[in-house]
Amino acid sequence: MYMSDITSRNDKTGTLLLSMMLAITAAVVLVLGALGVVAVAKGDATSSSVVTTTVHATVSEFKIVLDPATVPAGNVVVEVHNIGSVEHNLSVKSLGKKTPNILSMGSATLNAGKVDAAIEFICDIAGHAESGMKATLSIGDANTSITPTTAVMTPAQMDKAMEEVAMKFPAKTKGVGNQELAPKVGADGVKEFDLTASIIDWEVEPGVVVKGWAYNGQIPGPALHVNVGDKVRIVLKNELPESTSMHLHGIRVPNAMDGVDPYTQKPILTGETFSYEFTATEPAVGMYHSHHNAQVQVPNGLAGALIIGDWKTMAMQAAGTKVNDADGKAEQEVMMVLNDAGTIGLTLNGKSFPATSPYSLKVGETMVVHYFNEGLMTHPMHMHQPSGLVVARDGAVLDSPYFADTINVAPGERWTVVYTAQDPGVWAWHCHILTHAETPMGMKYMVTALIVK
Ligand SMILES: [Cu+2]
Repeated sequence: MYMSDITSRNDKTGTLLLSMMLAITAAVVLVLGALGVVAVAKGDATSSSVVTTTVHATVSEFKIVLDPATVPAGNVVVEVHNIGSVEHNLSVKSLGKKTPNILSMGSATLNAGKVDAAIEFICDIAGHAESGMKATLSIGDANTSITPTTAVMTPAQMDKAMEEVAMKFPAKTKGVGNQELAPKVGADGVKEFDLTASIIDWEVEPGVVVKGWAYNGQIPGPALHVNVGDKVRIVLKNELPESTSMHLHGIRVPNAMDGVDPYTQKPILTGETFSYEFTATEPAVGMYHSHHNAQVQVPNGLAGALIIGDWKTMAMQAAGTKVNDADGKAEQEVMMVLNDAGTIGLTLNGKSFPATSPYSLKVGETMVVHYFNEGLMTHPMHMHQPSGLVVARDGAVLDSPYFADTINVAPGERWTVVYTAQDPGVWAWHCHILTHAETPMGMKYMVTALIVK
């Protein structure tokens, strides 16, 4: 019903995808370049406030090119792109900060924090700095040093990098989140779901493995689906190195099951187990997630979807005659969990492009998508086509569903959207905060595609 519905693309859609991706990325790079100039210029005009400047560092054998090489005093975020053919990293010894080793054609972000004096970057892989991988970021009038991104890479190099990433989609990685978990049904008729929280190795994108905090070894945690009237028990075992608790977000439960330690329960200590029990009294598009050190535990991966009721049917009833589905029935129900922080970072269902999963529909077919924002930022989720019919917010069906091609999903929110395929093609589907979707090395992070046949 979820990932299992995905069909692989054929050669024709691959070619379509590539040409579309290249067109989008070229346009977006132009926009990003313009935005960068505006941001820096603005920072100069208001020297009393702390400005944040993004620097692009391109690393290769054996040099580091900074763009710009001079920035105003303030916060500095460095987007590092490895256009070499071997692994490199970017390290600032004076700040004690460095990126992980970055594979060829990979990217990473280094948050340097507040910088008010020149800093030196090196690649600290043995021998690389000595071979020339050093660069100094100066502090001063940034206006004199603004150069377009294309000065770092030739247009041909940029096109090649973008094509290589685009052609990897959908890239295979280890681990799939959101797998539906079938409940155990005991003699008492209670639907029981057993969850274990632990730290695992999680492959966010090809070759990039992080320490993910997972329920049942997957990020997001398994999708849980029950019906109105069901008695539910979620048994959570804590195998994390610290305490945890679990909140049932958007689900009507008795107060003692709300998961907010120390008010409604004691924290679940390492090695301990806690049972969350409730009766599903009303339909819901809910989430389960940590409510203990949550600003770390949730972005690191401790979150999942909990659905009460038959939302394929409810969403189509709400849509009524507004959508033109061939048989009046939704073919798919898709969980899309958004994240943007912690060890997992900017991801759709725990994966960054090109490791995100594509979705597939035939003309006249419908998918019901639930967006869940478990991150720290709002994400305007944009489907190129078809336009989405928004039918529910936070599990409450709207009196007047409305069409939107870009849907702002704020932290904690869930939006339920009906997409009925109208025109064939490969349609990009991504967060429209462009730094959540694009880099000079091609598309990345919160990007996937809907393939309509
Ligand atoms: Cu975003």
